[in-house]
Amino acid sequence: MTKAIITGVTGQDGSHLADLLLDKGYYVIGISRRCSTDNTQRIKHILNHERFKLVEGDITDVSSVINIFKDNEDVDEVYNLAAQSHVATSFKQPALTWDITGKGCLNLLQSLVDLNMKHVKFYQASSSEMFGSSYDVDRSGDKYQNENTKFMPQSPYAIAKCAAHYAVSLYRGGYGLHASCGILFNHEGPRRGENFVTQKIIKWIADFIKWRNSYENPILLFSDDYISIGNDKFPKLRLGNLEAYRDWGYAGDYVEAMWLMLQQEIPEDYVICTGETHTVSEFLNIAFYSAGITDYGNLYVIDQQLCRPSEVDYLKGDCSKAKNKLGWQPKTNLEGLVKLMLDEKL
Ligand code: NDP
Ligand code: GDR
Repeated sequence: MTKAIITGVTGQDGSHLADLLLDKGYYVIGISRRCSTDNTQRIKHILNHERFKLVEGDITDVSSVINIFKDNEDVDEVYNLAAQSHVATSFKQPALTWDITGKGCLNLLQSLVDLNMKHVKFYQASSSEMFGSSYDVDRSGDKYQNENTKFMPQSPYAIAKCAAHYAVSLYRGGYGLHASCGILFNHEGPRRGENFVTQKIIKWIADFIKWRNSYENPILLFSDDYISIGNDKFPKLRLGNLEAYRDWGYAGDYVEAMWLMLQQEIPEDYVICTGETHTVSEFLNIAFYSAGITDYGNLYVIDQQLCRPSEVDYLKGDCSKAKNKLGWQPKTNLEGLVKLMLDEKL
């Protein structure tokens, strides 16, 4: 039976990947760090699965990594999905982000080498955020990023991801590890954390609709920060920069690409994306319209505090390599993604 270790199993992608590997007949070990509150919401449905085991560990603590590897020397694949993954938070906690998102990956790679577990296939969750302000231009003048686009990171998170990305490249070349990086563009879904912009918008719309529908004939009044029905107040949706472009896909599609990368004979890095890009403002529009709200100008406010010290303005991927070599392609478009997320919340 193929055995895999997933770091970050309690996160959005980790939970989807665990589902996928269990479906494929794997034995899956998920690493989860100690938390004062329950962090297993996304994996509740597999906690009692006979081929799933949750073990406590933290990738910043190298002895915890070594002990988990020693206990599982027969592991075939390691997927490193653990990270402090919120870009805005990385400006407030840069050192922590570095320790988890950057050095954590190094801890895993070096442990595999030190324990002579170089047969293990390794996946690293790299990010389109590493491109930062960089792009290439195609013949028709369209901007895009692919595996050959240079990195120009614009956040502590992106710098840490670049360090991890280069570490994978070093351990692949220097020690012969079967290690691959998936350079994934933004991907979302019903399991997305509530402080990422897509889920924040979807959740607000669902909560607002429930609130409004709790009145028989609601008459809405608006002030700067609130929407009111009689004396009842509902806070407006607060957002930062709406002008940035993102290439949004569905997380459920993207974990398949992670798995495919580790099934290749030769380890390589791959861009995973949809190839379509939209502004946050366009996402907002699609989300409100999909929920049946066409007049939403009074429902949200721009809060400068939510704007970042440095922004990534434009992301649009080109995943031709993944299409050609992995036979992978996205199955869900933006409207489908919004529908998936709204259906879950409404
Ligand atoms: P999440 O933020 O949902 O999940 C991150 C996971 O990492 C959580 O399980 C978290 O645990 C865990 N974690 C954090 N710190 C540690 C630590 N010190 N030791 C062990 N585990 C830790 O991220 P996603 O699922 O969205 O993303 C998965 C990976 O892919 C991340 O590395 C992210 O940076 C990267 N990525 C994500 C993209 C996206 O659009 N989603 C795009 C490109 C890359 P806990 O539950 O306890 O917080
Ligand atoms: P991102 O995702 O930074 O691209 O990183 P996020 O959803 O946080 O931001 C996307 C864009 O929306 C703008 N924005 C807001 N963002 C948040 N979170 N909250 C707001 O209120 C808000 N208002 C506007 C942001 O400025 C940005 O332009 C995600 C993460 O999953 C990373 O881990 C991953 O590596 C990258 O995607 C690819």
